[in-house]
Amino acid sequence: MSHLPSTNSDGPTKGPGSHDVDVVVVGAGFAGMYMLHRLRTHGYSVRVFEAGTDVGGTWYWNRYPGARCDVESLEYSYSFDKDLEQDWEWTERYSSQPEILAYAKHVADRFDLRSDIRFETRVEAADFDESSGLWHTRTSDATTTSSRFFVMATGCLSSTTLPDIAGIEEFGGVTVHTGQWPKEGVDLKDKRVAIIGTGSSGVQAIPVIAEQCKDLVVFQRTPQYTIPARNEPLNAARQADVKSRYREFRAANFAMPQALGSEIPKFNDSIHDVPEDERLRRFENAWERGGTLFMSSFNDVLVDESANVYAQDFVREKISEIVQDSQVAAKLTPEHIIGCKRLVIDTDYFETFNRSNVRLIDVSQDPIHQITSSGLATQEDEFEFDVLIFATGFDAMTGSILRVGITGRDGLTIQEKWSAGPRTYLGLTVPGFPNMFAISGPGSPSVLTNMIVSIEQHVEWITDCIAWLDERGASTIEALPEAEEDWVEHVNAKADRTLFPGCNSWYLGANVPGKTRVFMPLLGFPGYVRRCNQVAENDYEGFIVQ
Ligand code: N01
Repeated sequence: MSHLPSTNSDGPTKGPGSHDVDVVVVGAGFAGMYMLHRLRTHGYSVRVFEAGTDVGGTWYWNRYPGARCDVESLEYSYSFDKDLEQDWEWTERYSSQPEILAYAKHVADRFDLRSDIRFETRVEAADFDESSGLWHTRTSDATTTSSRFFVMATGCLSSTTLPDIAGIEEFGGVTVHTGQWPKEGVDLKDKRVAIIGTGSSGVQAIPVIAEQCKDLVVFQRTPQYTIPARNEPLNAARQADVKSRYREFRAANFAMPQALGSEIPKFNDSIHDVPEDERLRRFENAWERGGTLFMSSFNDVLVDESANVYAQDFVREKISEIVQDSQVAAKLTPEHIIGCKRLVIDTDYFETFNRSNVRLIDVSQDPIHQITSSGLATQEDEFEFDVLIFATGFDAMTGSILRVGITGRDGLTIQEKWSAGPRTYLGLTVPGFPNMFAISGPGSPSVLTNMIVSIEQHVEWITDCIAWLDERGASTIEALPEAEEDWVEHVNAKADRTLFPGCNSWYLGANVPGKTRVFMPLLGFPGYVRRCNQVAENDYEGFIVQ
């Protein structure tokens, strides 16, 4: 076993036994970056491992044309440093990937984060050693790092998935996944391009690619409900106004169910209790305003199927108005529950299908049979192209955790532990895996919230927990099986009261063949925060502390 010297200047590591650093963190996206900064300010030594060459996580990897956040810029930013939030100027209502990546790099420079991040280094395995109470993390540079705590900050949508289509290796042109877009870009000018997948990534990429390329063929399996983003340059007066009251603004968003959108009108009445003209007016206002909170026009659109149908009909009507060719419009029209797959926001998505260089192929009717050296064959047709783009998504929430060989007590692996689906306590910890934390893990609100708010809440909770252990001279904290059991029931019960379990979404793992179908995120941010705080105030109830 080789040990790397600690690169941290904060002095000796804390706690029992000899170890390289107090905390190993996996991933240098927004979660890993803040985890590092927060732990350092509490005097802990930290080493972060990151597979990429720089910080940014999701925003480092997802460089596809049109990549943009679906949370407004003034909200999708760190709140932990008042000077940072005052100094940084956002330029658009929804930030583009390059701008968010520039922000992440600025944060890394500003807080000198890179000195404790080992880039181009993938974590291959992490084992808990019961005799020393330490984690041993093995990395792709053939070294092992020992630490008291092990934090997975690997993101919820990091492990890309490719469809199981025959001949996928055969294609002779350029093949690329939206979630691993090359840094140097892909030359699409005058190229014949095919894209498979119409989730958020496909819907964002398609209009931009259609403008750049010669011809675009879109292979769609499930049509998508998407709401206009109405992105625009950020109004300077609006930015100055929010900055003048940023604490209040953040606090108001923190109290929202999705930790965002406190200034957007919300209604707490049933769709069944309002007359038709008012119903249409509210949907029309939400459509014109743009953004993900379209579903907040009534209180029951995501809990009552008959209420949901009104929202479906409204969007279906919009599609038929926008798309000129009625046959194309019909193919683009979804039939499933709106919102149970993640609602997408777009810029000119449906309009793009009016372009003469864009074709839509419905592979639910004519499935892809094989990828060939020059294109692909569906059962009824053949297509030739130069570039093949997979916008086919991710093994969400668990994929990036399960691909690391994590072993806890008694040789139990995380793959064994989660063989029937992910099980956690608070979405942060797993019985059998002492001193291990997952930032925005399954069973926490994570992807159903503004991720940066959820990340900050988790990072602060984990840091407080570690500091509390040290104050009382304890060395390990581990969730109890009964706490996990109750938590899993709680997460399921919340989801079962809604329409979320009703369609094949990645929230349920339904996009990955063989993955156990479990609704992974927890609904409701404020209640979750109260519960986390209560656990801490009650001396970490639900945990065994030694
Ligand atoms: O992935 P997805 P994504 N043949 O899983 C299709 C976040 N995000 O990368 O629906 C044909 O949503 C699949 O079809 P179907 C956001 O949380 C955010 O787009 O399974 N098609 C679907 O159309 C988002 O929800 C932002 O029938 C196949 C698509 O591929 C999440 O990431 C931007 C197929 C996958 O869609 C994931 O989005 C981008 C096959 N064999 C992403 N296999 C913003 O902030 C799969 N598909 C705005």
